[in-house]
Amino acid sequence: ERMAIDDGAWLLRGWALEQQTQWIAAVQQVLALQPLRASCTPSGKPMSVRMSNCGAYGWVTDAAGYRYSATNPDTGVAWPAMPDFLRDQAVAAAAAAGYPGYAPDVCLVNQYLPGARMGLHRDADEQDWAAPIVSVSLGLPCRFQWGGLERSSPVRRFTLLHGDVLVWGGATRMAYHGVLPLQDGAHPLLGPRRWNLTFRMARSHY
Ligand code: MD3
Ligand code: FE
Repeated sequence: ERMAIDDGAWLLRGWALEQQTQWIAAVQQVLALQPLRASCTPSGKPMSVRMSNCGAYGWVTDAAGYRYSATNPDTGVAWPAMPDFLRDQAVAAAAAAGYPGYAPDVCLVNQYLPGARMGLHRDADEQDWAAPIVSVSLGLPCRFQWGGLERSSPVRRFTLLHGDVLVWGGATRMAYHGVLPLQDGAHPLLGPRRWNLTFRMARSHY
């Protein structure tokens, strides 16, 4: 079902379950070409989440800053093309949430192992903030939190489950959000991990 969770933001609960095998295979295909990378914040703090990307651009961070790059900054190798399955699913999810004409040029793959977390932040490195973000959760559940447009806004929390798809558009596109430390556990298909796919339009216009 489609559940409004905020102004312009929709939760498509279990939307990716039916084709979970294809989702997992597509991520494995990307990770075989571009293994997960341990990254640091611009201030040099190691991040607990490991990342890879597919698409024309990837979101990266290192001593040089947060940015979009066509290549893996560790190796200079271009990110693999976004698999058609992933692009088609992201476009369909955006349309189901009321955002036709979605054209993602980035799919960031985040891997959380138990204990990994993502602090409260906004996604602001994209050129066109009118473009929604599509986020897909696979593997272990997590506690997700989001607030308002100010870092100090009160936060709300809910659990994201394997197969859930979130579409963030409208005013909520620029909300602060984060992920609490992943709890121990083992998912039947993915074991002790959570994958999050975040589709974005980094350089294209909505
Ligand atoms: C709310 N990832 O990669 S996805 C990120 O689960 C990121 O790995 C988290 O935040 C994760 O930047 C959360 C859900 C998400 C993505 C973008 C948003 C929520 C958002 C943009 C605005 C508001
Ligand atoms: Fe984010």
